[in-house]
Amino acid sequence: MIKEKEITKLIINEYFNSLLSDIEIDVAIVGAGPSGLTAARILAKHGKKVAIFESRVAPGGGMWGGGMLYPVIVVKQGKELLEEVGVKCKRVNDYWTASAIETTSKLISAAIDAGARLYNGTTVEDIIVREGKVSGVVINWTPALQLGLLVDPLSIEAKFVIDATGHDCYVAKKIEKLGEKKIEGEKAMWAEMGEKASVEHSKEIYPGLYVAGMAAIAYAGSPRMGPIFGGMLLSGKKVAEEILKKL
Ligand code: 48H
Repeated sequence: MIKEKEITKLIINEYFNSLLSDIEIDVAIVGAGPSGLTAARILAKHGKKVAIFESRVAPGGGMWGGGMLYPVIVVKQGKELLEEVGVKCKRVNDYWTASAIETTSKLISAAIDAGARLYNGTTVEDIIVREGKVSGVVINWTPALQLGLLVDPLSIEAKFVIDATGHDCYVAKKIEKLGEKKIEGEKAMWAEMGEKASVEHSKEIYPGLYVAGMAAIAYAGSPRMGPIFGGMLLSGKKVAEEILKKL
């Protein structure tokens, strides 16, 4: 016999226990796009307690649509990070192509398999800054924010926070408000420069806060690169490795 109340109890218990155990974590990753998912997988694989907070219901960020909804991605660097999660890459001249749908779904499932916890429908609306260090994130239900409901958030303590929010660099903008730096935003497309810059500028921008992926591009004021994704993957790897040295 299937009982409605049992289904409800199972869902509430599972979610409640997961969130309760993630109130204090090693790394909070904001945004489940390719850079955040890659960072999460690597950190979790090394036994770190990692949670990803994603404002949308479906994780994956801007990768599902490939280029202009042709669901194919291109990489020139970082192909090994696709193969590590089992993506089939096809060599075409100096580039590699892969299905955007296969890539996105495998990055998500590999991060989860490695032990990262993913909270979808959950927006990071603020950060905790204590004694000059980012010490966690402030979360709220995305629908509550979208509806403009007056609902106070909850907070998660984290030793490190990664801003992997993409073009908006939402978390880095909180640092801008502390008067740290003027954020110029991403510049016009120049794929080669953008690919290089996405890795170069993925780093700690304030004690405890790292930027990765397009957030690093926007924070640094570098050119965008269009639908070539190797820099995003390598950027996630770079910040994960830098954080691993400190944990
Ligand atoms: C929780 C949030 C919040 C928030 C946003 O955009 P993404 O795919 O991010 P990246 O940087 O890993 O990858 C960028 C890539 O997809 C891309 O757009 C490229 C390469 N563009 C090049 C070009 O020239 O256009 O994912 C970011 C994720 C999204 O899923 C957002 O919903 C989520 O972050 N997010 N989640 N709290 N405050 N803000």
